[in-house]
Amino acid sequence: MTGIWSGLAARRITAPLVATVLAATAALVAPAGASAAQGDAFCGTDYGQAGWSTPVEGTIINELTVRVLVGSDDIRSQTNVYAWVAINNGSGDVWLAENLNNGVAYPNGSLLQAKFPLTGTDLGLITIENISKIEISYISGLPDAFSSWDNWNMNAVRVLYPKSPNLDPPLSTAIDWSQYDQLLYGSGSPWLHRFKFSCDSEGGPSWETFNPFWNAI
Ligand SMILES: [Ca+2]
Repeated sequence: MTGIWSGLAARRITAPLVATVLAATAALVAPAGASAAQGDAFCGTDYGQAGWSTPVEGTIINELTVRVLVGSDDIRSQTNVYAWVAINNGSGDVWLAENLNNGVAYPNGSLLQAKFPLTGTDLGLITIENISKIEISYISGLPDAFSSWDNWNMNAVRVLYPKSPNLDPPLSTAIDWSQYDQLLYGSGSPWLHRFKFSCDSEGGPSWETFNPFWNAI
């Protein structure tokens, strides 16, 4: 599974391909509720919701910055965490995926952040209001045959975009608000979302939020 997923990182993925791959991977990271209205989709108990900021319409985006605050259950080594972004310019959602941690461990309370490139997608110019959905999902690492599936807690998530396509702000703990606008932020306690291998009353393998400001134009 890991091999399939590492190959998907940062590539354009059409919905049918996603469905095919997901079928082959036990639907671990299915973009949930693809036809649903705005709101959040997940299974388990979430203690918060994403709040989307009014987009600065017309801002051309070449990249996003995704920041995830890990809670009191860590991301284990060999576990891969993905961000998914659905771009919809009026012809339906096109999902793009990016591996945020490349299998690197993130301990309790750490900040996982990564750039999500949006160039070279053959979608043409993407403006911020074309983003229809954001999803975070993961594939558990399984270092050996005796390992249990890795669970982890997301206490907060933030997605930022440069104010101009000419900007490429360096990743830093402190947010440089002179270069960034915010797309969304959500947090919760004891977690916003708890990632688990399969859905139960506590959590599940994916978390998705729908952009109430989505606009195809
Ligand atoms: Ca863990």
